[in-house]
Amino acid sequence: MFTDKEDFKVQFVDKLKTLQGKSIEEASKLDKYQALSALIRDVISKKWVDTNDRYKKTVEKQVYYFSVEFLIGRLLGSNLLNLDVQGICAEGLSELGIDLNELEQQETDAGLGNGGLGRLAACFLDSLASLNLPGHGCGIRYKYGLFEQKIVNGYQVENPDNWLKNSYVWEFRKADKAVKVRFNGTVRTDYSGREPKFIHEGYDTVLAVPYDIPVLGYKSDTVNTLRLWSAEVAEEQFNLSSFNKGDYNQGLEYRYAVEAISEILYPEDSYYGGRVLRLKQEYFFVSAGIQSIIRRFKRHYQSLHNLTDHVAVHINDTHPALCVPELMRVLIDEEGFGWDEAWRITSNTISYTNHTIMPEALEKWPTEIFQSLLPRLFMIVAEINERFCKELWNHYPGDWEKIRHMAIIADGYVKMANLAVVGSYSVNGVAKIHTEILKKEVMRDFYLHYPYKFNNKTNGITHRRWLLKSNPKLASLITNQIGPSWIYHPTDLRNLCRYAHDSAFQHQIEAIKRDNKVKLADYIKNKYQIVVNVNSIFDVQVKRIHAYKRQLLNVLHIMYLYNRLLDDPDLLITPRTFIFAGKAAPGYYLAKQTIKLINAVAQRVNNDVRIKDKLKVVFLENYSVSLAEIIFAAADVSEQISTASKEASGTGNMKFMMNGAVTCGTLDGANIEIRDEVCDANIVIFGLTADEVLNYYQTGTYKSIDIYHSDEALKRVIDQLTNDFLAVSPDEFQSIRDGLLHNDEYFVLKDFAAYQAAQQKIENCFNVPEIWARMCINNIAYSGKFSSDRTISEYAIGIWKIRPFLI
Ligand code: 26Q
Repeated sequence: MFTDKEDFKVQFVDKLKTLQGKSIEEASKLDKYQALSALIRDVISKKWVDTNDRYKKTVEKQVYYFSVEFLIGRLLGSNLLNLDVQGICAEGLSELGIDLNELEQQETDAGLGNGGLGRLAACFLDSLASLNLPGHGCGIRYKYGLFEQKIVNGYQVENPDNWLKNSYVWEFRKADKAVKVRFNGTVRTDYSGREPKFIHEGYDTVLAVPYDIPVLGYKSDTVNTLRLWSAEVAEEQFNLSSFNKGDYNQGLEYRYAVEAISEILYPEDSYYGGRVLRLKQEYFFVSAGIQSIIRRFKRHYQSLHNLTDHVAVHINDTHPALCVPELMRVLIDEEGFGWDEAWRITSNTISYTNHTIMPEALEKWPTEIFQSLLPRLFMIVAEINERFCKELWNHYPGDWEKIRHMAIIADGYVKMANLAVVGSYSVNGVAKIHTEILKKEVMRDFYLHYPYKFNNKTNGITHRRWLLKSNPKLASLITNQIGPSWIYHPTDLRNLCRYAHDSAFQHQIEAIKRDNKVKLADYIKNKYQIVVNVNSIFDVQVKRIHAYKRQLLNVLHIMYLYNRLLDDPDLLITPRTFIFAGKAAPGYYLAKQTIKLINAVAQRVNNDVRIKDKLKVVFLENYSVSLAEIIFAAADVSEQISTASKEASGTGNMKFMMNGAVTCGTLDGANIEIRDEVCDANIVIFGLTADEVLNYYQTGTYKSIDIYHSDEALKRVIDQLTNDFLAVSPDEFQSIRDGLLHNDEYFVLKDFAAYQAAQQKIENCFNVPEIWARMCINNIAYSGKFSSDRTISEYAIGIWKIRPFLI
């Protein structure tokens, strides 16, 4: 570690020479970024080794968080913050004529996630380490993360995300810790001994090689591990295979097939595509992770009987649900346990979080595919299913319908959510309303059967990345006003509410928001040559593009405002800049058309001189963690307008709130808890409630066409989708129009009038600066509950039973 700024400068210049063989004058920005990161990495590695030494000597319980996504974003900035060397580095570099910010921008985002679920996993790792909790991530080292999005002629175009192109400084390949994962083949049962033995034969071996990324706690000595597995050809398999038979091409094909497992992240969220490669990915990292946990455990303890006392395995949604049969397999086949004991251990070690109630997102694998890819696991799942169904039969004799519904294998499928619930001791939802819907609707039968398993853990976000790091000016204003305690105890932000009416403080808050808006406006101008008015309302909707999130409701409302201005160019309306960002799954036609529609509306609105720049619409391409960091800090209005009951929680809503934006939202997901914290005066809520939505689904009484015929202004907007209003062919948006008129599944038309009124209310509040500043301050003040430190403490105490571990 460097002792001071001068020492840092010497070491940095030295690193440039030893790593790149270059002097400062010769080095590029990338060279400098890499040298700085390598220097920081050296510091981290030492602390990491120390933490691991401490972990080796302890019997403290540790948690392993299994997730198919970890959307960690850039690490240099957050590592500097956590090591508390940001100041020294920024000043030292500046004296060398280097801008630290520019170096930070050289880092590629690790975009190993689609959205909320992956980012939640990353926030959780940050909180675990910062709270000195022994907890590690286990996932896949995708060679390509979520695709890079370009907008061409208004359409989304996907390009590969080659995030590893410059070599990645934060990872450590641990070839000696590789494990073997077996696919395909057959299982023979050997009855010669006292207990039958199951012998897996004729399988294909894939080598799982771990790449470890250190996860630092904020100003703490704890450095946990994110272990990402990469698929490689196992030499033994390679030698046995076609190469020896002289078939070079077949050998290469085999290599491709193996490497394909960790090649790419599937770009769908909220939708299960049913592809075999996805199942391979899931088993690959689950098996590697479980094997490495057991290997490590056996080095420290004689017996696996007490695994539960020392290890918790958490599965982030159902994607890692194969942890259940895989742990059973290891305990029974490799460690010689009987079924009952193996089941006791497994089902007391694994806990599960559900992230969605959307039926199209529920994973189910055809039994033939499952059985042929994972023959031994299938036997185990079948046995779990049989025992579970017997238990159900005893409880509910004759209720075939219920049993079929709850069975793990039914109708030719293996149902992963059912497997996850049966095989774990805890099942949680991610916001109060979501957990209630799980209990009352989606998992009702399971809740009635295992009421004690169900619990809620409302999501959170790390206030370190999403405030301290990404909005440094706001963070220091807060610290000046109420002291630094909020950094360790984010609920202390509440002390700010005393200043909600303080005009001097209000002005400071306004000035910072303005600065952040200028920064975003500059970005927009440089990248898109669009000039936006920083005095306008920055009204932001950034998230995955999906029908249930209702970007369409937002666009229709923009068209409505535009029409009003066309009718009366002198209409007094507060200028607004509507900002969108988000990716659509490449196969999701309606979502991609929504992007095209936003851009077509932008094209028309932004270039119409008659409305005198009162409205601007901007679609920012390639939404990512690093872009998000700029956007949240600059937002005035946070659009959280999903159809009530559909958004499990949302976490963007929390990031906006923490940066002082006012939510315009439905009573869905965590919006409800945000409202409970800030109270009605500081949030604008509109629309159908979840109960109303669910009731409409049950009765089938909602007809959107009636609303179309009764609301003139809305009818005009809908008609503009397919007349010559937009500069596209007339049938471009036909399917969007048809969807809205004939099957408005997400109640866009139904909520339109209420949304319009809500937006008017937002405008009225914004127009009174004292009111708006008060709302803004109260949002920051009451955002502390949504720190992932609170969430993780609840998991630690309520589910995992782990404690902070210090020397
Ligand atoms: C499943 C099978 C095959 C391929 C892909 C998938 C898949 C991938 C990603 C299914 C779902 C996801 C991601 C879901 C997700 O991000 N859900 C969000 O989780 C957040 C954290 O809890 C919540 O805040 C959001 O409300 C929820 O939508």
